[in-house]
Amino acid sequence: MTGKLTINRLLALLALLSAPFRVLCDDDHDQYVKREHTLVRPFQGVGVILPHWDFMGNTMITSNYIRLTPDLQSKSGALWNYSPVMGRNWEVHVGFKVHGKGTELFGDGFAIWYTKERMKTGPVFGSKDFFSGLAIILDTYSNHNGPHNHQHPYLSAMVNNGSWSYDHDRDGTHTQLAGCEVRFRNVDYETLISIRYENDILSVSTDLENRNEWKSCFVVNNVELPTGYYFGMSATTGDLSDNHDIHSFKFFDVDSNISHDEIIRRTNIIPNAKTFEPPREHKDDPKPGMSNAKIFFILLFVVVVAAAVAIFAISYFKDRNARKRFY
Ligand SMILES: [Ca+2]
Repeated sequence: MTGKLTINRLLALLALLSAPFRVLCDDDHDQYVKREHTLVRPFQGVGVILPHWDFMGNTMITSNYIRLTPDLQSKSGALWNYSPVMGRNWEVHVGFKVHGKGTELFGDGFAIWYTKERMKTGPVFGSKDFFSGLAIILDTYSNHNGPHNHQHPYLSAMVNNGSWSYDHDRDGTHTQLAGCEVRFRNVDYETLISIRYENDILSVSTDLENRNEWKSCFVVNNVELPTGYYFGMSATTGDLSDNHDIHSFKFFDVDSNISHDEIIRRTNIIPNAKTFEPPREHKDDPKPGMSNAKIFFILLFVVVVAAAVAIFAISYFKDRNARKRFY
């Protein structure tokens, strides 16, 4: 184990220990807020021009929120920052609300992106598949209730070098770094997510209960993301729908003593995560075959029959030998 790994693990442990009770303290951070990556109310000034951000698709801007999709079928919208992030360490807080008429059926969710390309539509919550960078996915609809044992909404992270596909049929479980179950839908207050990327440690926390404190969702070590990528948010609806609203996006620069050369050097990094689950082929569900219990009982039956035959054989030969001896 290298010294660097040990320090990373220590930092991750510290982050994990402190994260569940970390109090939201935007005010402390205000001096580090970078306006070129930030989006705060009121959104509607003169016309519908958002400083530093572009929007596309069905996105609708109001003064209080930006609606990526309305609660209607087959809608898709996105919002992209147009300044590349030239910081090595950062934290973003996204205020959002996902709500709609559906009580049992609703979807599909939204994603927060840090990617090489921007403004590219596609099948992954309204954005491009085979992306290069990081996706934080807030998936409200469970496409797949099979082997993955979690409920939806589900929050997960995926790091991609451009060569892997997000598999909706498996809710991305084949390529996710980590994830947690979350409850954010149809609540009266604004819900928040925090994504912190510092010294190659990705920590995702949420405030979904209006408690003004962060609860850790996951911490992943050894995640390498380049500088110079773009933030975005996108959402989509299909047969099922929801309003996917963004209330705020705040970027905090947490760099300390990072040289300009280091920032430039990191533009060449290819996104990767050491603890990444190896990508697997998409496979259809196996046909219902023999369960383990069935196999066990068949084996048990075979063993019992074999034992019975053996006992019978032993007693038969014993009997015959005994007869031989005495008669
Ligand atoms: Ca899904």
